Amino acid sequence: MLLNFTHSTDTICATATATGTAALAVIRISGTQAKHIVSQIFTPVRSNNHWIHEGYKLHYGSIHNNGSHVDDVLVSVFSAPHSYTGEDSVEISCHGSQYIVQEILKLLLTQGARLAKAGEFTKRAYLNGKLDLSQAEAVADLIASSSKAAHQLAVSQMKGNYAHELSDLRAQLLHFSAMLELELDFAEEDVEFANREELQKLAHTILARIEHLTNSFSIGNAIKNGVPVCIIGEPNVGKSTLLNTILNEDRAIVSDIAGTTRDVIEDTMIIDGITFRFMDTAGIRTTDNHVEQLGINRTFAKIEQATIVLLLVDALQSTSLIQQQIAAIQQRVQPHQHFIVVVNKIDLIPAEQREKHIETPLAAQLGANDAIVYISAKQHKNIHELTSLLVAKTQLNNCGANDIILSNARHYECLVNAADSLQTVLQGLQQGVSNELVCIDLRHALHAIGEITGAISNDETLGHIFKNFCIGK
Ligand SMILES: Nc1nc2c(ncn2[C@@H]2O[C@H](COP(=O)(O)OP(=O)(O)OP(=O)(O)O)[C@@H](O)[C@H]2O)c(=O)[nH]1
Ligand SMILES: [Mg+2]
Repeated sequence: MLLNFTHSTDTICATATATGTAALAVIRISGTQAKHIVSQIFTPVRSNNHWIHEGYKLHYGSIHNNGSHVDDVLVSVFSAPHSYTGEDSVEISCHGSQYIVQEILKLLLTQGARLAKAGEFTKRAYLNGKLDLSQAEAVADLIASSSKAAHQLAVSQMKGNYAHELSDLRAQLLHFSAMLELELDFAEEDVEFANREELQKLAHTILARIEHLTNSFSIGNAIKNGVPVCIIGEPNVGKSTLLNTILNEDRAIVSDIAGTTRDVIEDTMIIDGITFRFMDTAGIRTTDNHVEQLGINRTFAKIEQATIVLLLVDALQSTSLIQQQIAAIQQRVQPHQHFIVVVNKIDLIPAEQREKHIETPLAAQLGANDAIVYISAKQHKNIHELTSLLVAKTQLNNCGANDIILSNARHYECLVNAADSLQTVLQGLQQGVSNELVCIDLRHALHAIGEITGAISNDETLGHIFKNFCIGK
């Protein structure tokens, strides 16, 4: 059920390739007049009048403007419904000059096409039933994917993964809803069409599925936006040096003056196919300096956002001082976060001292899931050990291609709403509340699940989803 949607079928056009000079550019045209409009400006080399009916072939020819030559191009024709949008569509591959692209677009507009809005091609594909809403959203994720894991996630969502499964479960729920409504119609006759036990079983199955999906959201979100890793510690322990070493560039200022970094410096790095978002922070200490204190407050705020907290300590400090720093941060790290102690500057201490005075007492202080590594950020020692540990902690590499992972915040919200309504349905059934009330909650749950695939959608939702797309997709 598509609520209040606007489905225009006029002919739209846009460049599908990025702006800027390139060897080639692709212009897309879609809509009922697509073939006709292109036929007004394109002449194939083999002058065959039937070319616009010959789909799925490349036609070589030229684009002209009132007899003057604009460019030599390749044109491909897709006939409805066998096209990306489900409409008649044409793609023009021209040379990548911005002048040529603009000239061709102008000609298309003159012939009656209009410029497409962001995501309008994919929106039409959805409205014409070529994709469900979650698959359409995955197209945007696919285009934005910058790592192997993000690509894998988008591909799996495009295949329809959990959305199809949820659609099936929703269809079963819809059946119960219909039965309960039927009972309402026969209220005076005291008949029971909906088997309450089966309905409860189904609600439990859906709730378990939803819980599994919502639990995977933090992983999915990390794949899409990068795993947040917060580098913290006292001033001068080498946090900025570590950031620069991991990124392999001079991103942050390094100096032996305590309190060099004042604001949070963020940058991403892909390691083993996983995007990590590193945050170098202001060193934590007691200070009278107002600006430094503001930076330290930001450090504490960043710790809360991190999936992995890296506490950097200086190997030259006494073991008891290091232990105090660990204890202070352990109080702040939440159970869902990973905590790694990084002992830096090991180039400055002899190996025997490290073993006796540091390794044994520090290991005893750590929790079962905490980890410790010894590095020299300056001399690039054991950095690989640290990055391997980061990859292992995220466990993203253990996610197989077929694992279902939720990465879309809109789906997450829909699922949380569906779970709330289903819980109320279950309570209602257990407490024997009236059918009318159970039906209301059941409808809420159906609505929330339907919103994921777009079985239920409205202009506002669609507008919100497609506005984040590129023009031309
Ligand atoms: N010997 C040695 N020196 C290091 C190492 N890592 C960093 N340093 C030095 O330690 C000093 C402080 O380094 P920074 O990276 O600026 O330290 P920071 O933790 O970012 O300091 P703040 O920004 O002030 O909090 C610099 O002189 C670095 O060259 C290391 O592994 N070995
Ligand atoms: Mg710094």
